[in-house]
Amino acid sequence: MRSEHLSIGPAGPTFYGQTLEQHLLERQRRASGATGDFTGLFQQISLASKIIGSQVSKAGLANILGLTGQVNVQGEEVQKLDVFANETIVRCVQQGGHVCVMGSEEVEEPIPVPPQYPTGKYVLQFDPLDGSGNIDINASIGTIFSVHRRRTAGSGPGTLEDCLQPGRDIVAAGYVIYGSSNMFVYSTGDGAHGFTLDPAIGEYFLSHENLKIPERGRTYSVNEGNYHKWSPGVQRWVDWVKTPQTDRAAYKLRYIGAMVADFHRTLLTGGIFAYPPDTKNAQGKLRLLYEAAPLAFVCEAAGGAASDGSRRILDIEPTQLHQRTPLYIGSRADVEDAVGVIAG
Ligand code: AHM
Ligand code: MG
Repeated sequence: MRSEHLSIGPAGPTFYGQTLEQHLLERQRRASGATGDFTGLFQQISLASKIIGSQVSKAGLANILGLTGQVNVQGEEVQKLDVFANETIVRCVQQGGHVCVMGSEEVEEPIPVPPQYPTGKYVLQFDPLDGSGNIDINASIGTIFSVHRRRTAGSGPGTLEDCLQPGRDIVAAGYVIYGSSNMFVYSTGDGAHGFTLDPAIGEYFLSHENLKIPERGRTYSVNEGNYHKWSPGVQRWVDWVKTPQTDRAAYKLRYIGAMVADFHRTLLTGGIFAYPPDTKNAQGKLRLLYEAAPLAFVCEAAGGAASDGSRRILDIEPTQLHQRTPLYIGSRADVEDAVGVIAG
């Protein structure tokens, strides 16, 4: 699956393949009536992700500075990384003139475009640093995003109504994983593509073209410490999945606790990631608009499925910016099994 363009052999200089920007420009040329707005928005998201990724890789150092009470060169105190990530995306994107409003996990209300910048036709929603509890243990974390077209009339500032759109109306979604390498994975609905950052050059290069999730995997990914808080149906599914059956071995458990990382593994190797409802969180923990729906969009584009236990995630009509949803996402057969066994 990894493109030959990125293989680094002993023979000397390596020719690099398509960059993320070149990939987008090629699609833009093929799309009739494309204005370049979409490519422009992606350039800003990509830039923000490189800035965030660079800071994430220095998080250990930042902590040391934080512990000594030092301030950075601008005289500001060292910021929490998820707040920094949020501001980085907002600052990069708002200047581009491609969005009319944004929504972020870090901000209670929709984020308007400041009046000094032009507004555009897109709506960007994001979780700037998902799984940020993993920063301190040097484990993978990520950024998740989705793009819709505005649905309110006019060309002025967008509103909450523009944010409250179902996943099936997403025009593009993706995530960036800050891991052993940094990867940018996105879909516009026709296939999902992964790009790996070469930090020496500062560019994402196509490394995983047309990703296909296996029809069925051998791994389940769920916080099993919540077992006692689950419904009998969810308990039944987890008991079933980890028990050998006549036609298969027991599934292996893998849980990093950062959804981007757990989802990325699931996308590449198959299986299922789940965050079911429990007695504490009746709708699960994860947020529909900027966590579940964008990953569901990518997953379906790669041939997988995503459900809340009874509905396709992409068909849920949101009513609140920060609403939560149960999530079962991954290989099509594994998601169908989960939904079936939970329902009894
Ligand atoms: P966050 O957006 O505050 O980082 O929370 C979301 C994260 C997901 O990345 C992850 O799947 C989940 O929370 C883990 O939750 P738990 O610790 O309850 O298993
Ligand atoms: Mg999150």
